[in-house]
Amino acid sequence: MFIKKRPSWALPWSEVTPEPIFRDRRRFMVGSAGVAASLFAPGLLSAASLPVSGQALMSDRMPRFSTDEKQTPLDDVVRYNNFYEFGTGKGDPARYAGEMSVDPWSVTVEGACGKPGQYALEDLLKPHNYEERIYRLRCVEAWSMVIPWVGVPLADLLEQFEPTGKAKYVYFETLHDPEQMRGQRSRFSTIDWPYQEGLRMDEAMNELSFMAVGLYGKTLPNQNGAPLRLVVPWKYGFKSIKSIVKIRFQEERPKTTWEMLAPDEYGFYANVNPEVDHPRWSQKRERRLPSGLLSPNWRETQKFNGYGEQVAHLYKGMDLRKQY
Ligand SMILES: Nc1nc2c(c(=O)[nH]1)N[C@H]1C(S)=C(S)[C@@H](COP(=O)(O)O)O[C@H]1N2
Ligand SMILES: [Mo]
Repeated sequence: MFIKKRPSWALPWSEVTPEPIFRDRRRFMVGSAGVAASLFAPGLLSAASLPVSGQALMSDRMPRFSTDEKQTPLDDVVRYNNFYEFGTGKGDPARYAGEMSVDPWSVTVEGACGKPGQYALEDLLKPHNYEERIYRLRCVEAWSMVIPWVGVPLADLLEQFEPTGKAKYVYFETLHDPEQMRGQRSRFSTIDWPYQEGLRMDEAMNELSFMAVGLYGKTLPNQNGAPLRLVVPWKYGFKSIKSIVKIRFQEERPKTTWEMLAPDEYGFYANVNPEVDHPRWSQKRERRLPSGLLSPNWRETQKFNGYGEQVAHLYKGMDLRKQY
C-alpha cells in the first residue's frame, strides 16, 4: 500500500512556487506532506498519523459542500470497504487492493462527445483546481460515513469532453484486470466484470456530483478507488464507482452492475430513501462509522441522504418507490 514512486500526475514540490498557487488557485500536489500541512493547510492530518501513504494534495475548502458532522476516522475509512474486485469481505480491499498498480493510469472517453480519446490521468486533471468537500456517503448495507474528499466537480471534468445533445446518460467502468484484482479471478464471483455504473446526464452535471482523487488531504488509498472514483452523495454507495478507466456518453440508459445482478434489490437510480426498504432489510436507519457492537451508533436515514434541497428537483414527477 506504500506508494514509493510519486504518481506521474503529481507535481513535485520543487516545481511549484507558492505564489501563483494562491493567485490562480491552481491545482497541484506536493511531494512533502509535512510542508503542505504546516504551510498551507492547517488542520490536515500530519503524515505520521496516516496509516496509508498517499501523496499530499492541495485543495480549496468548499464550505458550501461541507458538514459539521463528526468525520469518520481515517482508520475506518480505509479498513471497512466494499470493492468486490478484491473480495467480498469488508477487510479484503485493505488487504489486497495494494496488488493493483495505479500509475500510470489512463481513461478512455467515448460515445456522444466532441473529444473522445484515451487520456492520461494527468491530462484529465490538469485543467482543474482541486476542491475539498466533506460528504456523507451511505451504503445500501446501512452503514454511513462522513469523509473529506478531494477532487473535481464531475460537471467540470465531463464538460471538457464536450458531450453532445445525444448524451442523455454517462456510463462509467472500473478497471478489469484479473491479474491485479483477485476478486475477478475468483470462481465464486457472480459479478460480470467489469464493474459498471451510470448516471442520467442531469444527475452527473448536478453540483454535488464529484470525481474524487483523494481523501483526508492525500491521494486515494487503493481500497477507496484510486486513482479516481465517483462520489454521488445522495445515492447509495454502490453508485460511487471506483478506479475508473472508461467514461462513455450515450443516449440509452446504461445497465449497472448491481441492477444486472439483482434487479429487484438495486435499481438504476438508487437514491437514498428511508421509505423504500431493501427487500431483505430496512433502509430507515444507518450505522454511522465507527460503529461497534456496544455502540452501534444508529441514526435515522434522511431522504436523498440529506441532500434533497440540491437534488429533489431532478426527480419531480417520478414515483421513487417504483424508480428506485
Ligand atoms: N469498482 C467498484 N466500485 C465500487 C464497489 C465495488 O465493489 N467495485 N463498491 C461500491 C459500494 S457498494 C460502496 S458502499 C462504496 C464504498 O466506498 P468506500 O470503500 O470508499 O467507502 O464503493 C462502491 N464502489
Ligand atoms: Mo454499498
